[in-house]
Amino acid sequence: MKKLQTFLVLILFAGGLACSKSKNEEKPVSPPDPPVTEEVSLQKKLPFPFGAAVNINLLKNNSAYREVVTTEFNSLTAETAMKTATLHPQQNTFNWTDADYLIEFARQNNKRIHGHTLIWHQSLPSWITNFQGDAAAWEDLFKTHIQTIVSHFKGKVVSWDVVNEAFDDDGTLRNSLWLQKLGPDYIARAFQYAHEADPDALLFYNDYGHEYGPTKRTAILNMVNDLKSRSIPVNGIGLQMHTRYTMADNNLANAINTAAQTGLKVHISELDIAMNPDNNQNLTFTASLADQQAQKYKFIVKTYNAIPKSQQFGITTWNVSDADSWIPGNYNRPDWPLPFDNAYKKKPAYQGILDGAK
Ligand code: 9MR
Repeated sequence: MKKLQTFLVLILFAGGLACSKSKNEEKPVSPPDPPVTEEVSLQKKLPFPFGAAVNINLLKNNSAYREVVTTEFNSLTAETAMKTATLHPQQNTFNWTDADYLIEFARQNNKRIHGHTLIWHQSLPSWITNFQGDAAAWEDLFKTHIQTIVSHFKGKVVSWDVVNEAFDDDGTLRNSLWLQKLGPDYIARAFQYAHEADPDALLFYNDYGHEYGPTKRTAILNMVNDLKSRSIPVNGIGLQMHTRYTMADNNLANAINTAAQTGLKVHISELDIAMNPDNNQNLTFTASLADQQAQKYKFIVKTYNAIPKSQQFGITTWNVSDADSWIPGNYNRPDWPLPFDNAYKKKPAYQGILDGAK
């Protein structure tokens, strides 16, 4: 009992102390915590993977570039580092340096890597364009090329553009070296060889111009449906979508929706929106143009977001900022096709992309 009394007295005394402390000592009022601002990034805000093609030199040497790539995107494609001329410069030589750098960057930063590209009519080293051999030798070259690369990246590259740009705009097969040496069914065999080397990799047919109109895209979709019906392992269609701000929404929607009708995954794989398609050397990028570009990005994202979830492989822009885009150099004109400006600042197009997913 005595113990309890002592205990109660102590409690009262302590309470009195606490009380007098709060009355007598004017505690400085600390400023309220700043509101927790939610970090906005494309990879966080979009309901499907959002990627960029990357230039390995910029990734290594330009800190602003690396920062935007790290923060904004969760899927990466090598703009050139996984092309044939880079990876396979001589018949018995493979050069993995830059591609492996990207793989390691992706591993450290938790990015998905999409492989681009195994079979294309461009970016061929001279040992291939000059190769002399019979049909069996060409087949061996073709198979070895595909399988060495896919095996090297097995478990690291989740998906491949197995064949790129095999069609002309009139819907006929492009008269490429591959068609000439291997015959029209080389496309199917490329998919089979890639699948043998990595049965888990998702395999895409990639091309541009689905939004031009029905001619080319129908030929592509027929080819892909034919592969499916023959149980050739094709998992997806890549729509490059190097487009322009004047492209009709209807054409863009038809490109996306007809690809989705195949039931395969759809990757908008090389998105950029040119603002100077008429090659005007004196054009400036006005607020009005920036807004029209934002609307076009928004429309593409919104339309893509409406296809079935399971088919949304993602959207990839073709590089990061206007300073890095292939378009000004390729067409020798000023242009501003990407969602980040020359200083890696977000353009209205960035908000357009976010708005498209709302
Ligand atoms: O943007 C790429 C450019 O830097 C390269 O010099 C060029 C040749 O390798 O390829 C460009 O990327 C193309 C892509 O691989 C396939 N679709 C069209 C792209 C733009 O030309």
